[in-house]
Order: sequence, then structure tokens, then C-alpha cells
Amino acid sequence: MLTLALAGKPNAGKSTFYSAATRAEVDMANYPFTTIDPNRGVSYVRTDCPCLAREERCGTENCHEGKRYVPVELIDVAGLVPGAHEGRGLGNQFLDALTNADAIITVVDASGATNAEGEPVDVGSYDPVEEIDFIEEEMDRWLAGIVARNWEGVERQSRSPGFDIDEAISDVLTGFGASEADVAVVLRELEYPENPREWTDEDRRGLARLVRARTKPILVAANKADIAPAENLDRLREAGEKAGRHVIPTTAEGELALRKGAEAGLIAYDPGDPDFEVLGDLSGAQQERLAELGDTMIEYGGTGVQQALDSAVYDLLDRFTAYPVQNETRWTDGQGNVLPDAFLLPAHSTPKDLAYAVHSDIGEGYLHAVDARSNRRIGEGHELSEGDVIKIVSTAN
Ligand SMILES: Nc1nc2c(ncn2[C@@H]2O[C@H](COP(=O)(O)OP(=O)(O)O)[C@@H](O)[C@H]2O)c(=O)[nH]1
Ligand SMILES: [Mg+2]
Repeated sequence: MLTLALAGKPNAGKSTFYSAATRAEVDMANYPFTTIDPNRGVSYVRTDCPCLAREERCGTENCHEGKRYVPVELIDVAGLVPGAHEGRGLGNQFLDALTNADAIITVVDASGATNAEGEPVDVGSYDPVEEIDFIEEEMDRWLAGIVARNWEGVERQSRSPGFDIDEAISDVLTGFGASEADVAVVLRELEYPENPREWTDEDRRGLARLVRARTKPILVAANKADIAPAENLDRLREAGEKAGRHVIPTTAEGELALRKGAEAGLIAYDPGDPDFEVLGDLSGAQQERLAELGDTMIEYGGTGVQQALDSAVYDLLDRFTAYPVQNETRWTDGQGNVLPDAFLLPAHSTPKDLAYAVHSDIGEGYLHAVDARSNRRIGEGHELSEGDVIKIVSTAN
């Protein structure tokens, strides 16, 4: 499963986001370091279910009237403070929790009501734009430190015959989730001395920066959009655009209220909907709160929480959703379940890649595949795309 991590300073709203997105109970409070251990849970990205092209909706648990929810893992990482890469506020331990992530959502307090350390301040005295690069910088410096501490080993290896710099650097970075292929791509982009002894700190920082960008892309959730001055959100988006970074306004608290309301049967709302409908009898205070939330959602096209998750997977990680089936006419598995599974595959994946994603045995026994939408056989090199429904024929099934 893909893993997304929520990172940011204390009190930005990470645990609220996590709780809304996973509906698990986690510790929430208005003081730093509430969350000592990373919390892990299952969340979902939303896409259009292929059943929309058929007469009947598929009725799978993860499909609500054609809104398809595909599982991903979400981690709530404890609050990071400036200087985390040097170990401030248990920073090393918390940064380490990010090494398991495929992408990172930086949660920023767009209201500006808390400073860089997450402490309450007067609104207007702290500029949240400062936070947009904060996680990225801490990670880059932390990783540069890891490279520097291990460089002696690289130098030592360079004296032996058959030395391969890609391999030696990969060894240093594998714990960070960088493959030898990742390192090779990065080294092609960098200009650097052949001899490791001639590398400068600047060379190592450049390497760390590119490896981090390649293996841990970052998206910004401009949270507390419900109380943030519109001007802050404009500037956050502007700064994000300049830095080539997606910035999505969110209200984690609003999303949490909607999900709780929907569970209680008071409102109709599916995560990612642009609005909601009131079903039950609400108190005056509840009505007022929902009316305000409704205004925020009109302004930003929803609460932004689902959009942030979706953007991390479909834009940042460039994934698409493919649906393996056994019966290409009924789009079912062996038990008659319609569109039971969905896989988030990297762009350019082929039917054989899908086969391997289902099970290595299915991949190894791969014979051919059928596009269930057109009922045509597709070639081994055919690139799949969003919403493809594929029957895989394998010696293993
Ligand atoms: N107004 C508003 N408050 C929020 C929002 N998200 C979180 N908060 C509040 O911000 C405070 C810190 O939230 P928490 O999730 O514990 O932050 P964390 O330290 O980043 O995990 C809590 O009082 C939350 O209720 C939001 O979208 N809007
Ligand atoms: Mg927290």
C-alpha cells in the first residue's frame, strides 16, 4: 500500500487531519508533542469508479454510488520544530518516521495564530508563508547530515578496485527509501567529482536535496482555512506556485465534523464532496457551525482534506487506478463480486505490472490480458490508464 505522511509544526492540525481522514481516535490537544509515536491508519483516495459506465453501481464497500475510495496508509508524525534535523524536539526520531512515506503532506497553520514552534501568538505577528519550505529544509539538512556522517565509508570503498559510486551512495541512502535507480538518476542530474575525497559539503547537500525531492515529494495543506484570513491563503498559494509546490486550502476540523455528522446520520456527505446536505434535526449551534463550514466549502470547493490526499497520490506520485477482474463481461472476481479490487499503479504500468501487483505468482505466470471495457486483448507493452478494468490470464489463476 502507498504511504502518505502528515508532517508539520505542533498545532498545525495534523492529528485532526489524521483523525478525519482515518476516523481513528488519536490524542489531540493544544500543546506540542502530544503525539510521541507516529500513528498509522488506513485512509482513502477518491476517484470515479468504472461502474459509472454501467447500468448498475457496483455496490462494493469502497464504492458509494460511483465514488470509489482506494486505500492508502496514512501516518501522523509528531510535530517538528525548526532545528529538528539537529535533533531539536526529538526531531531526528520524528524525521526518521518520514522515511517510510512515499509522499509527504506538510500541514501548515494558515491562520497564522501559532508561531514556528506551534505556540499561540497574536494573529498577524507570524507569517505562515515561512512554513511552506520548513519540512523540506529540515529533511534536506537531516539527510545531508546522514550522507556526511557516512562519507568516510564511501571514501574508504573508493580505494578498492571495481568501486562504483552509484552503489556506494545507494548503500548510504537505502534506509531512506532510495533505490540504486533513484541514485543513478540523481547523479546524472548532478555535477560532481569522480573521487569521493574531492566532494564538498555543498556537493553532499545537493545530492541530499535531489534524492529527497525524488523519493519524498511534498504537498502543502494550508489548514485552518475556515479561520485563516483570505489574504494568507492567497499568499500561501502564490508562494507555493513560485516553489513549484501544490498548496491546497484545508479545514481538517470541518472534515472531522462532517464525517462525524454523516456517521450519526445527521448529514449526507461523502469525503471529497464539494458540499453536504442536512438530514436530521440539528441544534441552533450545530446549524450555525455547519452554515459557516458551508461558506468555507463554497469558497474552496470542499474541505480540502480529500483533495489533498488525492493530489498527493494522483498528481505528486503520478499514480492511476486499475481494476483487475476475472470475468471480463461481468467485471467480477471468482466469487461474483463486482470490481472488488483497485490498485494504484505508477504511470506507464503495463498489464504485466498489474499482474505482479495482484500477486507475484500471477505476474510470473502471466500469459495475456483483456481490456474488459472493449473486450479486446491488449499487448504486454500496452500502457494502462486511469479506470482500466483488466482481466489477466495467467497460469496461476
Ligand atoms: N479552526 C480550525 N482549527 C483546527 C483545524 N484543524 C485543527 N484545528 C485545531 O488546532 C489545534 C491543534 O490541532 P492538532 O490536530 O492537535 O494539531 P497537531 O499538533 O498538528 O497534531 C486543535 O485545537 C484543533 O482543534 C481547522 O481546520 N480549523
Ligand atoms: Mg498531533
